[in-house]
Amino acid sequence: MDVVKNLLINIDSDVIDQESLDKLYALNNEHVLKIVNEFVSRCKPSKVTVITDSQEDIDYVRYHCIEIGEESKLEIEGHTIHYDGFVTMSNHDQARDKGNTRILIPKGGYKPPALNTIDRDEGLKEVLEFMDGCMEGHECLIRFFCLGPKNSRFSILALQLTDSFYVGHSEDLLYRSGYEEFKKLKGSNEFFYFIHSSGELIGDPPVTKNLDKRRIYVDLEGGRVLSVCNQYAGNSLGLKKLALRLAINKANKEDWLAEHYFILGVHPKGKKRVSYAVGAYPSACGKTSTAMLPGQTIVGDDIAYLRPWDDGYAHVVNIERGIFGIIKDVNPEDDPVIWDTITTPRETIFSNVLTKNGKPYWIGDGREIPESGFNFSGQWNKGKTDENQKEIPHAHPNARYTVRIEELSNADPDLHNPDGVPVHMIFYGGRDSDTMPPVLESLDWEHGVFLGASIESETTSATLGAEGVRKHQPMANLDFVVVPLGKYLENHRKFGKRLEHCPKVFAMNYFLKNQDGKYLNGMLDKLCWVIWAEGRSHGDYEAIKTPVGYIPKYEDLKELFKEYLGKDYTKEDYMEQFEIRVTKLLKKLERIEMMYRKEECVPDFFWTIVNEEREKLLNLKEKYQKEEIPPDEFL
Ligand code: SPV
Ligand code: MN
Repeated sequence: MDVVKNLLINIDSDVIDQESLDKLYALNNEHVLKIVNEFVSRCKPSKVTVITDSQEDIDYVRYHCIEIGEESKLEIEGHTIHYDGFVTMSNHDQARDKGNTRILIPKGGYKPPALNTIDRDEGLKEVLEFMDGCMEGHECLIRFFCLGPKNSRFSILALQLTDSFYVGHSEDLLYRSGYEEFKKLKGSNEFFYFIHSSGELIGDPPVTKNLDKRRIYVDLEGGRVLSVCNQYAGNSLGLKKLALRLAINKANKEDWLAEHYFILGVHPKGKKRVSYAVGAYPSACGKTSTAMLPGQTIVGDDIAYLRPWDDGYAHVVNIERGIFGIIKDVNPEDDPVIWDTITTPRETIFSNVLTKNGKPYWIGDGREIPESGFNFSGQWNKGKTDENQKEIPHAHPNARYTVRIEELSNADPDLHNPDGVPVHMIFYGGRDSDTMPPVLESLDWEHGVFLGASIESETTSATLGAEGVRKHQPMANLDFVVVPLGKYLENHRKFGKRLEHCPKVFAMNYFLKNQDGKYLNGMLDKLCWVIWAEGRSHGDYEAIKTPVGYIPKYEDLKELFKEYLGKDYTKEDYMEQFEIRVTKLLKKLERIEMMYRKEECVPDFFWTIVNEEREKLLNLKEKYQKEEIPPDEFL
C-alpha cells in the first residue's frame, strides 16, 4: 500500500483532491495508479476527478458537461445536444477516422493488410508527443467501466482517462459502471485502458481545434488505446470501437468471439418462444433498426462477446448497455420504436443535428426543414456552403442519438443476465444494390462463415471518405480485426464446430434496387425476413435450395407480409427480389478471391467454398444461358 501511495505523490494536491485520492487508493491496484500517474504527468490537466459508481459522481459528469458547454439542454426534459468539430464537408470530426486509426506493430509483427499500421516505437513516440500537455486547462476524469454484465464470465474491465465530459457522459449511457468491479481485481492488471483527450478546444460549443493532430493508436501489446485531438464517439470513447479491437485480439488467442453484432430477441406471433439473433452489418446498413424491430426485444445494437456455453449453445452478452445510433431517417413510419424513444423525456444525447428553439431536426425525420438554426457548422441557413462551395446539410448524415437500452419499451429482460442469452441465428448484411437477395440461409455452418466473410457494402457517412464505394466488410468487422483475417475466420469455424446447437446463418440485404435505382423493399420488410429466419431455426418453414444458399418460398413470405405488415406481397416482387443473379455473383466471387489472396493463412474450407460456388454458378449459366435465374427454377 505504501508503494502505491508513493506512486501518486507526484501529483500536485492542487490537481487532485483527497477525496479522489482516497477513491483511487481504495482500489488497491498499483497498475491503475501507475497509469494515472504516467498520463496525468504527461497530459497535465489542471484538475483530476475520480468517478465511482455512485449516483452523485455520475450526476457530476452529466451536469458539469452542460456547465462547460460540451452539451446544451434541449426543450424536452433530459435531452441535450453535443457538436463535434467541423471545418468543411470533407474535413471534420463527424465520423470514425480510419486513416488516423493505426495499430502499433512491434518489430517483425504481423501487419493486417486492410488496416493502417505503424511501427510501435515510432507510433508511441508520435502520439505521446501529441499528448504532452494536451489536457492543459482541462479537467481529467478517471472512470471505471465493465464491458459486459457485472459478475459475468464474459466481462472485461476498462479504465478510461478523458478530458471530455461528453465522452464521460456518453459512457454513462452506453456502459455499465465498474468501479466496484475493479476492487474485485485484487490488484491484477487484467483490464484494458484508454487515454483520451480532445486536445486544444476552440469556439462555443468547444470543439477540437487541431484535427490534423487527430490520432487513435491501438497498442495491442499494452492492452490500451491512446486517442487524441478528437471528440466523435467512434474515435474518442475507449469502450466502443477502441476496446473492440483489443477484445478481438484477446478472443482470438482464447476460445471466444468478440463481434460487431447486435443482439435481438425474436418473438414470432402465436408461438410461445423467444429466439435470439445476432447480426453484423456495416454502419448505416440497417443494423440498429433491425435490433429495434417492432414487436421484438433488444439486448444490444453494436458489440457482443460470445462464448460456448454449458447448454451446447453459444451464449452472447451485450458489452454495452446503451445505443449510439444513427438518427438519419428515424421517423414514425420507418423506425417507430426509436422515434418514440427519442421524442419523449429521458436522458438522451443528440449529436450533430440542427437545433432551433430547443428542438432537434435531422435528415429524414419526416418534418419540414427549418430555414435556419444552429448545427455542426455554427449558425446555419438553407443553402449555406462550406469554403469549397459544398452545400452544408441541416444535420450531418452521421448525426447520432445516445440512449440507455433499459429506457426502451422493448428492452429485453435478459439484458444484464451474466449468463447472456443463447444464439439461434446469425445475420450478416450489407448495402448491396444489385447482387444478394433480401434473405438467404447458408448451406451449413462453414458456408455461413463464408457468407459473413464475403459481405460487401457500399460505404456510408459513418466513416470519413467517399460514400457509395463497394468495399469488403467481412463480418462487418474489417475495421476492427487486428489479427490475421484468415485466423479470425478459422476461429469462427472452430467456434461453431464446438457447439452442439450451432446457430443458423443468414445473409440479409435491405438495399436491393431496380434498374431505375429505386429500392425494392420497404424499411419494415426486414421484419418478415427476420421472422422467416426464426422459423427456419425451429424447422417451421421449408426453403428452396439454390447453389448459393436457401431462399424462402413465396407462399410463406406472402403470409408473413400479410400477418406482420398487413401488406400484399406480390409474386412479381418475389421473383424480382429473389432471382439468383449469376453473373453478378460470379463477379463478386472474383472480388472476394482477390481480396483474400492478399491475406495470410486463409483456411482451406474458405477456398473450397469459393471454388465450389464458382463451379455451381458457371454450370447454372451454361444450363440456363441467362444472367439471372428466377427462384421457381430451383423448386
Ligand atoms: C459504427 O460506425 O459502427 C458505430 C458508430 O457503431 S461508431 O461509434 O462510430 O463506431
Ligand atoms: Mn458499430
